[in-house]
Amino acid sequence: MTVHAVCVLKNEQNLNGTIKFNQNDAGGPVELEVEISGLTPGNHGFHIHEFGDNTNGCISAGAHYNPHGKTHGAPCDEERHVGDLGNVTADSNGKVSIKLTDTVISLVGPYSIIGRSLVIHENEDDLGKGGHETSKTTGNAGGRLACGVVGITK
Ligand SMILES: [Cu+2]
Ligand SMILES: [Zn+2]
Repeated sequence: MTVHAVCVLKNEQNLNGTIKFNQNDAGGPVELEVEISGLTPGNHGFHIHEFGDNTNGCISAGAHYNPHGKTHGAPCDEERHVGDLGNVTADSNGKVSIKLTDTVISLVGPYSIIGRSLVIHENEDDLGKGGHETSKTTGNAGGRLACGVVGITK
């Protein structure tokens, strides 16, 4: 059986997005289908944050989901937050349309991301390597453009 989840992104500018997640219910890699419009061209940090809480907008989503107490990194790094999905790159029209696979996030088990938030940022995630004060916690990705809760779907 495949487990399906979805996250809808929307903000008061004209950002709109849908991120679909698929994973076998026994675990294994998660496939993401990412469709976003209304971005500025270039790289934007893309993470799972700890809370599915929108009480005070995207701020209430908390920090990067990091149940194992690691340092911020790139998706391919051993040392990364579970929530570190790196960047998505918007084209010259401000659109992202890509498929990604991640082997660390999960829709099942004790560290499931279901009920947590996906956040897209104003700036590029430096993947922990930028030498900035916040590189090792947030990738210095700047403000939160939009966020949405990862929810179960069919
Ligand atoms: Cu983030
Ligand atoms: Zn992180």
